This record gives sequence, structure tokens and C-alpha cells, in this order.
Amino acid sequence: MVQERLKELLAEAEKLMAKADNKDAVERLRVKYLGRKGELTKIFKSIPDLPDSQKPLVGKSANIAKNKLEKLIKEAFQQAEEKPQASPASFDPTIPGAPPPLGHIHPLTHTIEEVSDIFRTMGFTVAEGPEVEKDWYNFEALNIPPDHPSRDDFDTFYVSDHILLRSQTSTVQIRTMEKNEPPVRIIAPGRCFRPDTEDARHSAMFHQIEGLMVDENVSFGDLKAILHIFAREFFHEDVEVRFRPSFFPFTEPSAEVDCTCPVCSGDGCSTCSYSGWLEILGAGMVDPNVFDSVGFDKEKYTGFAFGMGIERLAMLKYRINDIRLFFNGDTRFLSQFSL
Ligand code: 2NL
Repeated sequence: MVQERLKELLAEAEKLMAKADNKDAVERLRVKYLGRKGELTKIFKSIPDLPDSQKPLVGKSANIAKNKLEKLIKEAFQQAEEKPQASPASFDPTIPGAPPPLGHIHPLTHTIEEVSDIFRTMGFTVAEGPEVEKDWYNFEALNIPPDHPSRDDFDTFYVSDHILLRSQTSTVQIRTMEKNEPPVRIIAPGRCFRPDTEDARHSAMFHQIEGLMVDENVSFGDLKAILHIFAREFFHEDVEVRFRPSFFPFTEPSAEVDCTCPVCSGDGCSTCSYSGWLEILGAGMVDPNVFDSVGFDKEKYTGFAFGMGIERLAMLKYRINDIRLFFNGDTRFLSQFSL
């Protein structure tokens, strides 16, 4: 009879234990069976009242049942520990996760893309080349012989005797002309290096976009038209441009190009020193000596070229007053350009 009761108890305990999915539930079951007033404890307490002949057998059976129960409870405790304790009400798996912070392109990259897009609509292709260059591409091919005074502005970052960090992306234009025949219509954006002392407007590492167009009958008028379209697209549809005579070793004639101040529309303000005009780039007709360097027929072809600083353009368009903001990694500045 008692043996029957023990079997029932074990079977019942096993069922209930399987359902107990947290520590509290298991603990309640432990008390129910093994506590001071527990079911099994009751059986142990009844043994002294049994006939002597039954005592050893019932005692043995009760001990076996107790061991089994203890093992069941131990296992149930372990299982409950492995399960997450949060109740279903406090965890909603359908709530979307926290979004990771998204990155964005650098304002200079954005400006390069803006300028590139404008020139692409006018038939220009984007060309790229190495930042570490042979002096041939940086100087000689551009009509700057070894003792030319204009080298002083660029001559610093030498890797070895004839290898240096490029001071402008004309290097890319020379490489393109060496490999192709006219017509050529490219722009070359990229990183450049000059021996400038750092301040709010100068950085020894900066970015440039140069443009080059070579074909039969390319004129200074074409240059003026292309640059006017560029200025209007980049700044504002009402922007005017003006050309002032200048000098570059690689162009003849050469010009510095201004546009009406994008800040005050030409009325005069502190950005344009109350002149109404701002210099945005340098340009000119490709010097015939450059065509000789790359093997183009200077009797047959003419071309124009221009170069502009990306930082300067971005600073004018986005009203940035210190070039160092582009490079010091301050995300309070950079994150304003997550366009
Ligand atoms: C400036 C002026 C300029 C060029 C760059 C060029 C390139 C070749 C041939 C002739 Cl391959 N010219 N580039 C021409 C005029 C001006 O840059 O102030 N840049 C920031």
C-alpha cells in the first residue's frame, strides 16, 4: 500500500516538475514533497507505526523515492536557471531593435561628387591617378624645368630624388594625354600636397579638381562658357564670372577666375572683403610646350585647363571658416553634413 503511494507520488512529482519553469515553482514543489510537512516526510513519519515486518522494506522504498525526488528537484532547478527569467509581459520580441548609428560621406567627398556631377553633364569623364609621383609628371611635363622659380611653391615632399607627393592633379591629365589621342575631356579630383604652413585657410594636405579639354578648335570662349555654367550650377543661377590676367607655367594665356560673392550676391561683405567678387579657380589655354611633352600635335590641337581647391569651394558654399575642421575628426562638425 505504501509502495503504491510512493509510486503515485513520484509520477505526480515528475509531471509537476516538468511544468515548473522558474525557480519559485520548483521551490514550491520541493516544499510540497520534501518540506517538514511534505508528502514524503509524512510517509517517513508513518514508518514507526507500521508492523515490524514492513518497516525495512517501506524504509528502503521511501529512501529510494527520496533520492529520486531530490535528483528531479536538482535538475528542475538547473533547467529553471538556464531559462531567461523575464516574464512574457516584460519582453516583447516584436519591438524593433535599437538602430545602429549610420555613417555618411565626408563634406569634401560630397563636394567632389557635386563638382564631378556638374562636369559629367558637360561630357567630362572623371580620371584618377597616384598621389606619389615622378617629378616628370609633377613638373617637367608641365613646362616647369628644374630651376624654375615656381617650383618653390610646391617643392617639398620628396620620397627620393625624383619621386614626390603630387602638388596638383595635373599629373593625372598628363598621364591621360600620354595614353590617349584628342579629343580629351576629363576632370581629375584628388589629394594634393604643398609646403604650406597650416592656418585657417592653408593645409599641407588638401584636395583639388583639375579639368582639361583638348580638341581641334577649342577656344578661350569655350573655357569661359564651361566655367560660367559650372559656377551657376555649383553656387547659384545668378552668379557671374570674371577673368583676370595671370600666369601659370603650363597655360598661356592664363587667368584667375572670380565669381560674384555667393555670400552677399556681389553687394559686398566680409567674406569678399567688400569687393563683391571671390576668386574660385585658376585657368588658361594649355601651353604648346605641354602638348610637346605628351606628343600631341600643337599645330592641330588647342585646349584649356583649370584647377580649383575643393576645400575653398566647400568653405564658400557651406560657410565654413576654418580649413582644419575638415581634417581634425571632430564629429560635432562632420555630423552636420549627414545630407
Ligand atoms: C590653381 C590653378 C591650374 C591648370 C591648373 C593644367 C593642367 C595641364 C595643362 C595645363 Cl595638364 N594646365 N592645369 C591650369 C591652370 C590653372 O590651377 O589655382 N589651382 C588651384
